[in-house]
Amino acid sequence: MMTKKLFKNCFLIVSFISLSICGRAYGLADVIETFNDYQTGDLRDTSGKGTGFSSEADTWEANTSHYKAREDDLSAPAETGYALEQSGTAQSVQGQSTNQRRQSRRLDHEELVGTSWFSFLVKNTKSTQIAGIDFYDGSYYDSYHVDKAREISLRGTSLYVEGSGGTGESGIDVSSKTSLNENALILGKFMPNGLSESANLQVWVNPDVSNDAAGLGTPDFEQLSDLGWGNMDRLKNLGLLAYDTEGSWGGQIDSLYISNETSAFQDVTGVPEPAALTLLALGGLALRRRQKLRS
Ligand SMILES: [Ca+2]
Ligand SMILES: [Ca+2]
Repeated sequence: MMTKKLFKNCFLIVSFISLSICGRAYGLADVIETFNDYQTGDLRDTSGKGTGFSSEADTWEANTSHYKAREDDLSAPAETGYALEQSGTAQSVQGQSTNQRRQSRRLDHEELVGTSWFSFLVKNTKSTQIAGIDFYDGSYYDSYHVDKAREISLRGTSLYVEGSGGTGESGIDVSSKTSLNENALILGKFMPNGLSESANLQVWVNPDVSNDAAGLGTPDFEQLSDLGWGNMDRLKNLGLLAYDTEGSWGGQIDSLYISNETSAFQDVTGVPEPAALTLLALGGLALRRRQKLRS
C-alpha cells in the first residue's frame, strides 16, 4: 500500500513535471518584445546605441522613422485573463506620424513557417491615433515606409486589417470592447496554408484567453478564404505601426509576442494549457481525498 509520504512525493513529482511542461513552453515565443531595456527617447537612427534598435538582424532596424521608448508599460485588461508579465524597466513604444513610417524587424531567424499566434497591447488616446503591427513581404531595406500592407491595428476604437479580404478602410467598430485611453489586447491567429494558397487570419480584441483557444469565442475579424495578403508560407518582416492621421504622436504599443510552436497560444497569452492544469488539479484532488480518508 502506498504510504501517505510516498503518495505526496508522487504528487509533487507529477506537479513538477506538469509545471515543467508549462514552464518550458512559457515565454518561448519566437518574438518577445516588451521594449523594457531600450534606451528612452526618440529611437530614430539609434543603431548601435542602446539595445533593441540596431542594425543587427534580430533587432528593429533603427531607421529614420521616429519611434520613442516611453517610460511606461501597457497591461492587458484584467478580464481578458492574459497572464504574461513584463519585467525590467517599464517601457513601451510610440511612433510619430509625420511621414507615417514604421520600424521593422526581420524575422529571418525565427522561421515562422505555418500557423502562428501573435498578441500585442495597444493604447490610443484619440480617434485619429493608430497602433499596431504589419508583416511586410518585400525588401528589408524598403521597409520603413508604412505601405499598410498586411497591417493589423487598432485605429481609434476600430479594428483594422489590411487586404482585399480585410476589414475595409473604416475597420470594424470594437468600441463595445475597448475605449480611448484604455489598454487593449489584440490577439491573432495567422494561417498561411503554404505557398500555393492564400493566407487566413482570425483576430480578437480583448478576448477572454483563460479557457484556451477553443474558448475564445467568435473572432472580431475572420477571413478563412483569401485575405489578399498573397501566397505566404510564413510571417516575415515584422513592423511597428503607430501614427496619428492628424499629425502628432500615434498610439502606444507594448508586449508583442509571436509564436509558431505547438505551445503558441500559451506563448502569446501566458495561460497554461488545460491538459497540464487538469493534471495538476486531478493530482491535488487525489491528494486531498487521500488525506481526508486518512484523517
Ligand atoms: Ca513594456
Ligand atoms: Ca518557432
